[in-house]
Amino acid sequence: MNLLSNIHTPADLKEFNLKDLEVLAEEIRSEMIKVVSQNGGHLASSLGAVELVLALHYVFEAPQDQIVFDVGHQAYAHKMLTGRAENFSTLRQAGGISGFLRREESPYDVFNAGHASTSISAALGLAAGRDLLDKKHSVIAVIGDGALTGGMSLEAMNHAGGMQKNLLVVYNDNRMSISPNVGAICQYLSLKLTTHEHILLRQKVKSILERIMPQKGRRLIKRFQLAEESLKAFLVSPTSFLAAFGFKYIGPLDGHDLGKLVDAFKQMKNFNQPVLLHVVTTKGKGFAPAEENPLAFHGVGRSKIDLHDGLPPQKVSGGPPIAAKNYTDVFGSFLLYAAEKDERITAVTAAMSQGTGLDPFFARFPDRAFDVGIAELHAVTVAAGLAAAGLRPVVAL
Ligand SMILES: Cc1ncc(C[n+]2csc(CCOP(=O)(O)OP(=O)(O)O)c2C)c(N)n1
Repeated sequence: MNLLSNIHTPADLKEFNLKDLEVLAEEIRSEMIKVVSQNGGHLASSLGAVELVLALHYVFEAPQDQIVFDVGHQAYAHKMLTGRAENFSTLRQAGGISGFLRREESPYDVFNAGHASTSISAALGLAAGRDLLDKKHSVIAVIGDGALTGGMSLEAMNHAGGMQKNLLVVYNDNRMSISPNVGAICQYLSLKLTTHEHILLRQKVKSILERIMPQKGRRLIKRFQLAEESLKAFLVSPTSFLAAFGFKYIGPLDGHDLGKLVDAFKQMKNFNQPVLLHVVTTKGKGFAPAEENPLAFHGVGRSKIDLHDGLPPQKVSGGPPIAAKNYTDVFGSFLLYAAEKDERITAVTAAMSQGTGLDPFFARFPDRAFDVGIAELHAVTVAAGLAAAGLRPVVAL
């Protein structure tokens, strides 16, 4: 931990070059894996956001500039870069570092969360407060594609776009909520050309062309990029979708490319309007078992990861009630059993099919199972509609 142990505030990063930042990213990841394997915690989301958080702290001047993290489960790198690296081993221990952001813990933790979809509202309030108090700093909300399925995020964007406040929303798109994400907006923003695989493929083609024919290759790349941009504008235009909300859209960027992130954030400092920067990341990045199975590594129980094979916690799935192991499994198994007998039984969850024990139901009765996204209010009301239609909905939140 050579570099990390010298970082006490984000100001200590300012002299680093990109190579240093890359080395630091690796140190942060190893520390995260080591501590979470002992204490448990939210591993996959935090691993995926390392470069994003590093670039934010490299470019912006926290705590004057305010970074609001949605949910707060992706912010372990933020904790390490803001004076808590030394005590990071106390994560989630009594008297130790909280697993989420806590204003009581640090001036760098701008807003407490835990429930999803609050960041844009909170950031808008901070931005409006800043303007009323005649201050000049940046306000940034970091929100996942899962949290953007929550209605409040859209209410906040609607309001922010109307107010035209200087506000940066970083949309961290890994296509996962806890389970794979759902809904039209994330599909729209993640259309083929914006996917991570596509970005990786593009990088590969670029480096091969540059290697085999340096001059001509560069010209070809430029032409390819132009063609791709027009195709993208033709096929999908997040620009116009977000313009309807009064936001300028920038992206998609590879959220693990520190150079690109740093350049983009430097540009953002000069905007004076609501901007959404779309970054594509891989949940679990840098730890192969978590990249392969981000669901199992979203929240990890204490002492459940073997650092060598990364074996995830065992999840019980389905089976008759007798095989159930805890209340969640009793519920999940019983609902499955009841649904076999009564075709009217349907299940509704708000992005928590695994945590509420509904995964076996989703597997067995996909047509009768509804994951509505992180939208509890809507879950209850859509269930009321199902009931009014004559079905027997069970809502699990
Ligand atoms: C209102 C609410 N419902 C459900 C949850 C449970 N929950 C915690 S994180 C999460 C998924 C968040 O996904 P995303 O915002 O994409 O972040 P990622 O973990 O992918 O980085 C869910 C559903 C919550 N925190 N708040």
